[in-house]
Amino acid sequence: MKRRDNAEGLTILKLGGSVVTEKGALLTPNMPAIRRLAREVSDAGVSPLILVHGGGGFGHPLAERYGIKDGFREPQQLIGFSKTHEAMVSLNRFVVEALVEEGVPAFGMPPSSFTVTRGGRVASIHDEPLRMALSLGLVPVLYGDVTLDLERGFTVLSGDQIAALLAVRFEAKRIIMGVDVDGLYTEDPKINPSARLIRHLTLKDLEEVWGGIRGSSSTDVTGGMMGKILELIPPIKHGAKALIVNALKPGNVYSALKGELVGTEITKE
Ligand code: IP8
Repeated sequence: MKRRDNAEGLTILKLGGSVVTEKGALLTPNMPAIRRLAREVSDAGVSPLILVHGGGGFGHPLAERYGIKDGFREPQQLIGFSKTHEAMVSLNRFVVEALVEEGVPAFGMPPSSFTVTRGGRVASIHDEPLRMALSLGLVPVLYGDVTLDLERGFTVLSGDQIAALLAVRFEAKRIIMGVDVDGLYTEDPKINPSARLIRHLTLKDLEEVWGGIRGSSSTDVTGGMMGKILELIPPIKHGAKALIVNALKPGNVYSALKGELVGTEITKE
């Protein structure tokens, strides 16, 4: 990896579960996408960088089967907690190995080992290992994970939440969300073909398009997108630039890391 210290500060790149795993398949990594993205990250050479990935067909089906998100009810769920975490560890290994193969000094770090949640939101985070890894020039690779929860016993912590939280805590300058759609649209493009892709918007503009996003009937896509936008608001308020890009299209993540405008950019003003 050609390292290029980014004078603009920390970049956080979140790769969605729908990007790093095969849609609709169980425990199947999308290896061509993972390898290509590892190459793009390596070629861009951005430092400091934190990578976060989602769960897709690894974390979500197991978390759902054992009711992990809603918390502890019965001992039979414990094996489900273990299985969900193990699935995420193995997905993380695919991502980290691909990055290392491309010369990126990636370091897989399980959020469950340094984070505690309360009612599904991060209550405390021991960020010292992360800070130290970053200052050495390592690339921490985190993921959506199970966590121990002060109210629920355990729950699921999304990669979006951890990415946004770290963006605020480490005053990231950029948070890039790599997803499987081209960005944010004026309306749901699956319902209204005249929907337009939004290139840039401010938090104030966001309130105006909010109705369009919320009004969509496609809960699958919009649920994910709504959740993402909600998480992105605090880092944007703190001055981070957010970018929503289609990471399934080759070159997009490279361009975004290089500072080009791809997809939808959201800024404070
Ligand atoms: O895909 C969820 O992470 P996400 C991870 O970022 C698990 O929401 C364990 C389901």
